Amino acid sequence: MTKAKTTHSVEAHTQATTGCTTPSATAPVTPAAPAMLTLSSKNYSSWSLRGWLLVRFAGLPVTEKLVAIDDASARAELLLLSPSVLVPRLEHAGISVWDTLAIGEYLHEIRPEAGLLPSDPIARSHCRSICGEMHSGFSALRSALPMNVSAKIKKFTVWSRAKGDIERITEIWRDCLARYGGPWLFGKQRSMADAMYAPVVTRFLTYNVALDPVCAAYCETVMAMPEMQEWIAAAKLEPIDIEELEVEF
Ligand SMILES: N[C@@H](CCC(=O)N[C@@H](CS)C(=O)NCC(=O)O)C(=O)O
Repeated sequence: MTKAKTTHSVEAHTQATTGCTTPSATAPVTPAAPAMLTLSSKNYSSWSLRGWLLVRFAGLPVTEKLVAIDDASARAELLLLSPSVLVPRLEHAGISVWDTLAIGEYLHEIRPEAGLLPSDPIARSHCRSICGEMHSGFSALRSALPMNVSAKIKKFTVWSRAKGDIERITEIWRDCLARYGGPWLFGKQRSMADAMYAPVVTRFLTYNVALDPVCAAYCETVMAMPEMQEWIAAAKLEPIDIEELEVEF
C-alpha cells in the first residue's frame, strides 16, 4: 500500500545527548510547563503507547510529535532529541527524558498525586518489579507477536517460547488482581503497571490468544479506557507502514 510519510523540520535540541538534564540545577520543575512527547507509529509502536498512556495517567498535557522511524531525516532529527534514537521521549520544562521507565518515574516525581506508583511501599516495590519485568523481558512474545493494533488474526499458532511469556504475564495479572482486588493491576487506581502491560493486551486481542476469565476481564477493562479507544482510533487511521507485519497468518 502507498504510504503518506510524515516529515518534520529539524529543531535545535542541544541538551539531549548527555542524559536527563535541567536548565538550572536549582530551578523547580513546574508541572504546568509545556511538554512534548515524541512517538512513532500508533499502530506498531508498543513503547510509544506505554509512554503516551503514562503521560495521560499523570494528567500532563503534551504536544505529540510523531516521527517515522524508517525515515532517514526523521531519524537524524530523533538523534538530536533522544540519544538512544528510540521513542518515546518526553521533553518537559527544559528536561529531556527518554526510555519508558524513566518517563514513568519522572512523571511520578512531578505528579505523585496521580498515583502512577502505589503509595504502599510493598505494593510500590511490587509494581516497580513487574514494570521492570515487562521492560527487560518477554522478548519471545515481543518478537513473535508484534504489536499491530488494527489487525485481527483469528488463527495464530503461538511459538512455545512465547507461550512461556504468556504464562508468566497472565500469572502476574492474576496475582495482582487477586492481591489488590482489581479492576486495575494495583487496585482501584490505574498505575504505571497498567500502562506497561497495555500493549500486551492489544497483542492478545490481535492474535486471538486464549485467556482465562480473569485475564480476559482485565483485557476488557484496559480496552474500555477512553484513552485506549482514542489511541486505537488514531492507529486505525495510519497508513500501513510495515508490510512484513501485515502478512496473512
Ligand atoms: N527501552 C526503550 C525501548 C524503546 C523502543 O524500543 N522503541 C522503539 C519503538 S516501539 C523504537 O523507537 N524503535 C526505533 C528503531 O528501532 O529504530 C524504552 O523503554 O523506551
